[in-house]
Amino acid sequence: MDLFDFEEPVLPFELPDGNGYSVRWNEDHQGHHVVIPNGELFYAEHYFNKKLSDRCVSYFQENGSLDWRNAQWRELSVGEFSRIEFANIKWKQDRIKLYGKDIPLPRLTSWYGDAGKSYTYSGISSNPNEWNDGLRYLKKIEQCAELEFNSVLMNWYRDGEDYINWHADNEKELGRNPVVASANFGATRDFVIRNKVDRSVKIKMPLKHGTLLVMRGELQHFWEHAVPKRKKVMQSRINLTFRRIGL
Ligand SMILES: O=C(O)CCC(=O)C(=O)O
Repeated sequence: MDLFDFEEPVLPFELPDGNGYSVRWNEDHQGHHVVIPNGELFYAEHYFNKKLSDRCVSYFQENGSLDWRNAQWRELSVGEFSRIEFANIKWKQDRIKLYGKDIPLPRLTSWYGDAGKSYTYSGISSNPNEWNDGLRYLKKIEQCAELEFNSVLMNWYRDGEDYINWHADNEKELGRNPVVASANFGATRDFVIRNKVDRSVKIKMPLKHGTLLVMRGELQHFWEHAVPKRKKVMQSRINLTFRRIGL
């Protein structure tokens, strides 16, 4: 057998028909570089190995009150949740205005970053918590994204009832053509992007335990994304989007 005769992995999701789409396997970073009209993605299905990914799931949920493996997070009121002391991550549940109503955000969040790198999204402003060892370790994905990040937004989807609505990461603090790197742990969820002009043009990709997705180029200006509800998903998923705020 020829030493270089190996099959490159197939991209595990479909791209729309039409011009402007291409896929290339990146052997160095073990993922697919996907070019789409007005945007670029890097998708590495198994970027983090299982041992590290499993450790992240426990690291993010360990606390002094409940056995995180069996905890019924959804059953807790906002007040009960706020009294749990997590060992490593300062989780919170914000409130948002939706159709005139003030409701709890349908996921838990936390914001970490360099001092002064505060961030406002959906009307919620967050001052950064200080980097800890675990997040500093994960920040090494910078090598793959070829950019130094100075902050990370963490989203904890307790089960398939939690979701994030259509939006783009286009806040002015992120600058033009921001690079956003998304690390994923726990339950697999669909991440869907759709074209802002023709909303019927969509790409649905599974973000799995250990998947890394990097979005770059003009993507945030021409496409928006969402993680829709998936009622059959019973397990938690934790997503980290590393970002660069300011210069
Ligand atoms: O959970 C995800 O994969 C997406 C998170 C996201 O879109 C965001 O934090 O802006």
